[in-house]
This record gives sequence, structure tokens and C-alpha cells, in this order.
Amino acid sequence: MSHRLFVAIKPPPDVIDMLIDTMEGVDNVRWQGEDQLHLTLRFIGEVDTPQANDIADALGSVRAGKFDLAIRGAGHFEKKGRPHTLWAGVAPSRALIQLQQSVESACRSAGIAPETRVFAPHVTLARLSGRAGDIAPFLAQHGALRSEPFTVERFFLVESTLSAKGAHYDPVVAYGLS
Ligand code: 2AM
Repeated sequence: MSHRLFVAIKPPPDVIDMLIDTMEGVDNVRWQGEDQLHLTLRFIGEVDTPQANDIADALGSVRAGKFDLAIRGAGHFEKKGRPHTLWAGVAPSRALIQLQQSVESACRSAGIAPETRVFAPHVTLARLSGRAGDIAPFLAQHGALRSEPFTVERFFLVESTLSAKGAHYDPVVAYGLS
């Protein structure tokens, strides 16, 4: 059986609420639901069950401390010259980078090919279709988006199930930070 996996942090409920409150003012976009909001540490993709178990075990050996993180700013990604993602950013964090590197090492030790893309931490707020409205007002309004710092106490191995209604994300293993 195949599993589509990624590793992520979930913001606490008050930060989720703050992010949900930004979700208006752009037509023809798919705003993410509260259960979909996360910061991806590592996208893994499709793996079979034995490899999923190896990844879950390897992530269990990640040793990292709790740390504070805060939402800071909003932006967008483009593909082929068109915006396709609206996101909230996070304040620069050495501890976040260290956790991401430990997660990357764990994935490699479980036999996953190295991630070649630069880590660009973000929380996706919306996915944009080709018919999406102008995003400039949204970016202007939320460029100064800020949350209070929140403590990251755990990270998750998440299984993604894709359907016509969008992606469903199921946290399958939680890993505590010390
Ligand atoms: P995104 O939020 O920028 O779309 C689950 O799909 C999570 O993994 C999403 O947060 C997604 O990032 C991230 N991700 C990273 N690389 C991906 C890829 N190649 N395909 C799908 N999702 C990817």
C-alpha cells in the first residue's frame, strides 16, 4: 500500500484562528481549512508501508528541544509566472532550521532521496487557480502579519489523501520535543 507523507509543525489554535481571519478578499482561490494549516518541514511523497514504517522509526530518533516560533508576514509562490500559493511566513528561527535539518537526516537514514530544494518555511493559506483574483491587496493588507511567539512542542508525520474536494491531512505520528 502506498502512503503520501510529509513532516510538519502545526500552529496552536489561536494562531490558526488568526490565519483563518486573513482568508478573504481574493476570488477563485481555495482557502485552506483549519485542519490543513501547517508548516512543512519535509515533503516525502509516496512511499510503501515498510518504508513509511522506517521513516516513522527514524523520526523517532530526532533529538531536538522545544522552541519559540512566530508568524511574520505573508507572501506568494509562483509557478510559470503565475501565483499559485498564498502563505504566511515565520520569523527567522535557528531552532526551526536545526529541526528541519534533523528531520532531513532522519529521512535520509530511512533511505529517502535528499531534498534538493531550499527550505522556505511557510504556512499555506490558499491555493490559487488560473482564474484567481488580484492578490496584491491581500499581500498589502497582510504583509505585516504577526503572531505572538508560540512554543513548538512537537512535530508530526502526516499522511495526505488527495481528492476532488482537496487534500485531507491526517497526523499519523506525533514526536515530542524535549
Ligand atoms: P505547500 O504548502 O507549499 O503546497 C503537503 O502537500 C505539504 O507538503 C504542503 O504543505 C506542501 O507545500 C508540501 N510540499 C512540498 N513539496 C511538495 C510537493 N512536491 N508536492 C506536494 N506537496 C509538497
